Amino acid sequence: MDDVKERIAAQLTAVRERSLTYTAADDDVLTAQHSRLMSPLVWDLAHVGNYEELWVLRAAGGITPLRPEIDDIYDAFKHPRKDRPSLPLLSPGEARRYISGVRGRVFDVLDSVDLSSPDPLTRSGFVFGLVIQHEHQHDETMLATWQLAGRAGVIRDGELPQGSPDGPEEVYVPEGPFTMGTSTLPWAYDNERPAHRVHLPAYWIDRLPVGNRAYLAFMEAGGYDDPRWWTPQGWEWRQRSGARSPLFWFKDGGTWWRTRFGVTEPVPMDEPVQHVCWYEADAYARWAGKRLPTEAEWEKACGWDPAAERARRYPWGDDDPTPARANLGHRAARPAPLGAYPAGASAYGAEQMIGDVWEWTASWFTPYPGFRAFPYREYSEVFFGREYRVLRGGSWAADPAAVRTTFRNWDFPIRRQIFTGFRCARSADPQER
Ligand code: AVJ
Ligand code: FE
Repeated sequence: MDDVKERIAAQLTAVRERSLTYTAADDDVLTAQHSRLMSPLVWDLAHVGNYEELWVLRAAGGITPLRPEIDDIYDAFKHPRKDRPSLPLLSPGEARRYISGVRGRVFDVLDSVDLSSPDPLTRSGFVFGLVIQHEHQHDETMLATWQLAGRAGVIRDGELPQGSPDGPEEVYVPEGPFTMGTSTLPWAYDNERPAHRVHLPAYWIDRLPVGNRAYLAFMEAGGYDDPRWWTPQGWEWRQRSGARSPLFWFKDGGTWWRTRFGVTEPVPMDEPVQHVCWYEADAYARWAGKRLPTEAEWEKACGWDPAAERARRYPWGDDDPTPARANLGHRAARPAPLGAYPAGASAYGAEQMIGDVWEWTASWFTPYPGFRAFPYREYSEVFFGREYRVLRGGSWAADPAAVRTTFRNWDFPIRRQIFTGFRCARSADPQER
């Protein structure tokens, strides 16, 4: 096998090891519904195998379906998450056998495939990138399920660099064009394509994500009680939900605590806030006299290199993420302290844009000019519109394989169980704040 194939094989093995670790639990725990927002974990497990069967074995490999009768059960569009516990799911044992059988044949396809053929499904290993990223995304979803379940011991709490938030509050991005999206990154999803020029007026963007200390100041200033800071839909959500703090926070004995994977601890004030919905992020920004960055503003501040006039794959350049540059890949079960990654700064000086927490942007999830669905409409296209807000940057629970400057994630503006925070921006021209 050549180098590229060996790298693909290693990535397939690494992601599967993680999926199996996150589903190493008793059968009743894996088949239970821990939250109506999430699938039973055993659904995610078999679904990643079924996805591999559909795309690598059948579509790319031309292999006869192994278990066509289960396609329907693992089709995310046929059954909303809340209904999945009542489906005739494979048992955990059957699911493990099924996905490992699929995986064996995936390696056969990898062995025989020509990665330089013009077929866009296999060229540069696209279809393998598709299933690797897909499984990583489901692993992050599984962690959100475990967090909602309050389960301890699922994920190790490794060491992260220390940091200090000291430094400028905002960085300046001068007016000008940049290239948004990509036409060249081989594993980029359809929604990141094609590269296109976007001209932005000058703006300021927070150097760091909003931290728990700043967010608590918003809470203590009565932010949750003041409709001035909220959009009408946001205020409606605030009243309906009764929310008064980020999800998983509670106050006791004059101290704010949070539960994180079954463990209760004082809220660490120097960490980026996480588990806030879009409405909370938007209200905070208005209270702070700012606004959320648009997706284009976020991407330019993250990846544009104005001196070289080109987009970087990551804020610091094109080299792969390292533990000194970003908190990615489940190294610890939390975001790192603010200021922990000066080595990960972007050309404009923005920090922690990649890793730690997904960041809400002001933008709806819409197609770029020239978008073409590939390889299927249900990955991105059916979600376009004014229903989902774009999230950028990846969290501590995202894997480097599925994070880059151009990577787009999206969710409903009410969602808080995901590992999500935000940073603020403001227009440099006071006329158009
Ligand atoms: C991009 C995270 C919104 O989880 O619904 C997983 C990713 N797509 N399986 C999701 C995805 C198909 C997707 N998000
Ligand atoms: Fe999926």
